[in-house]
Amino acid sequence: MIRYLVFGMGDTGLSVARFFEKTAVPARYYDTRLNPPNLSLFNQLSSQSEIVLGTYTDKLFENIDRIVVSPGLSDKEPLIQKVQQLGIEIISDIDLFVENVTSDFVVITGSNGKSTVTELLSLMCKKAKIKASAGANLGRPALDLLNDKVDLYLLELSSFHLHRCQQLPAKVALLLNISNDHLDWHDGEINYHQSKYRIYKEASFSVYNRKLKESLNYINKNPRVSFGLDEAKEHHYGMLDDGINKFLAIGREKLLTSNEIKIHGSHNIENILATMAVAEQIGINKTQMIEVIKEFQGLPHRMQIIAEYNSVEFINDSKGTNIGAAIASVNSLDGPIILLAGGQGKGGDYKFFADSIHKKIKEIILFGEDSELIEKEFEPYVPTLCVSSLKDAIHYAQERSCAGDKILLSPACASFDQFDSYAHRGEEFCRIVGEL
Ligand code: UMA
Ligand code: ADP
Repeated sequence: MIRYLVFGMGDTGLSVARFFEKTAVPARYYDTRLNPPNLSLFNQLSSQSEIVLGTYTDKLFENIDRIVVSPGLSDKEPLIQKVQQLGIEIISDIDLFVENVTSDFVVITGSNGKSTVTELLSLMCKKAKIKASAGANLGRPALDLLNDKVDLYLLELSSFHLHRCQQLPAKVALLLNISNDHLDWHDGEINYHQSKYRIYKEASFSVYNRKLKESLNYINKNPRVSFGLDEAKEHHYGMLDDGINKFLAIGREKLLTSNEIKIHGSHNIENILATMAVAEQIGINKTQMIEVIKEFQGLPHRMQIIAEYNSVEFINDSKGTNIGAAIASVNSLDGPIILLAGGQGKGGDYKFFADSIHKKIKEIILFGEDSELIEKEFEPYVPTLCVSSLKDAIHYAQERSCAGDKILLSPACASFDQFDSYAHRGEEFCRIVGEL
C-alpha cells in the first residue's frame, strides 16, 4: 500500500484525512503551525494516523512514497524542497480526486470570474435536473464532493491546484482570463500563466477566450469553442449589435440582450458567454440557460450595492482581490468613484493599476499593508489618502463624497493582513456602512 504524508492541515488537509479514513488508508499529517485550524478534528482520526506539528526531523519522511500538498503551500516551502531532493512523489488533492472519481467533471479556472461562472453552471444544472456538485477553490474541497453521488462535478481550480495536477481528464475545461495574481507564490508571471493554461492539457473539450491567443498553443487536438465580446463565427459565443440592442449570441443566433442581465459590467457578460459555452457541452438547453441568467443576482461581495446614503452608493466588491478584478469592477461603473483599496499585495504591478483606472476615479483611499506602495502610483493623477483601517477609509470617503458619487470597496489585494478572509472584510464593510 502507498504510504502518504499529508502536508497542510487546513480545509484541504482535512478533506484528505476524511477520504483516507473512509478508504482505510493510513497517513501521517504535518502542519508548520503548532495549532492549525482543524486540529481538534484531526485529533479524532483513527489510531492508524500520526500527526506532526511545527519543527520536524527526517523521521517525517520515513516510509513515505507520496506527499499530498495543500494548495496554499508553494514550492518555496523548505519541506517541499527537501521532498523534491528525496525524490518523493508530490501530488495535490485534485490528483486524488481524479484517481477516484467515477463521474464526469468540468474544470474552471481564470484569474477572475471563476466563482461566478461555477455558481451559474451549478444553477443551470439544477434547472436542467442534472445532478451536480460544485467545489474545490469555491469552498468545499474536491475530495469531499466525492461523497455526493452525482452525474457531474464542477471544480473551480486555482493556479495553486493546477501547478501540481498530474492528470486532468475533464469533460470540459475553461480558462476565463489571465491577469497577474499570486506572482509571489508562483515566482513570476511565466509560471503563473503556464499553471493556468495547463487546464487544457488532457481535456476532452476546451472553452477558450478569443483574447487569450496563447490558449491555442496549449489546447489539445480535441474539440474546442471560443467566447469573447466581439462578433463570433458560427458555433462560437460572442456579441451582436443591431444598433439598438446588444445581444449575447452563438454565431449569428441571438440569445438574449445585455439589458436582461442583472449582474453588471462587460466582464460579467464575458463570464456568461463562457458559462453558456460550457453549459452547451453538458447538455443544458438554451431556454434553461437563459432563464438562469435572467434570474442570477450575483454572489455576495462581488459588486453588491449594499446601501444608498445621501444619494451616495456604497458598493461591496471585497472579492476584488487582485489588480485585474479591481480594474474590471471600476470599469463596470459610471459616474464619479471614490475607490477604497489596499491590503496584502500579491506581487502585482500598481503602476499598471494606476495607469488603467486613474481617469475613472475621483479619489483613492488606501488602507492595509500595501497602502503606501499603491498611493505612490496614484499620487501623480488623483487625490490620495492613506489611513490605518477600513473603518477610517469608509468615514473619510463618506465625508468627501457628494450626491451621485459611488464609494467602491475593490481592494486589489488579499485581506489577510487585517481580516480573516475577503468575506470577513466585506462583512465589516457592510457593518460599518450600516452604522453611518
Ligand atoms: N499554511 C501554513 N502551514 C501549513 C499549511 C498551511 O502556514 O503547514 C498556511 C498557508 O500558507 C496558507 C493557509 O495556511 O496561508 C491556508 O492554506 P491551505 O492550503 O491549508 O488552505 P485550505 O484551508 O486547504 O484552503 C484551500 C484554498 N486555500 C488556498 O489555496 C490558499 C481555498 O481557497 C479553498 O477554498 C480550499 O482549499 C478548498 O478547496 C481559498 C483561496 O484563498 C478561497 N484561494 C486562492 C484564491 O482564490 O485566490 C487561490
Ligand atoms: P474568482 O472566483 O476568480 O475570484 P469571482 O467570480 O469571485 O472570481 O469574482 C471576483 C471579482 O473579480 C469580482 O468582484 C469582479 O470584480 C472580478 N471579475 C469577475 N469576473 C471577471 C472577469 N471576467 N474579468 C475580470 N474581472 C472579473
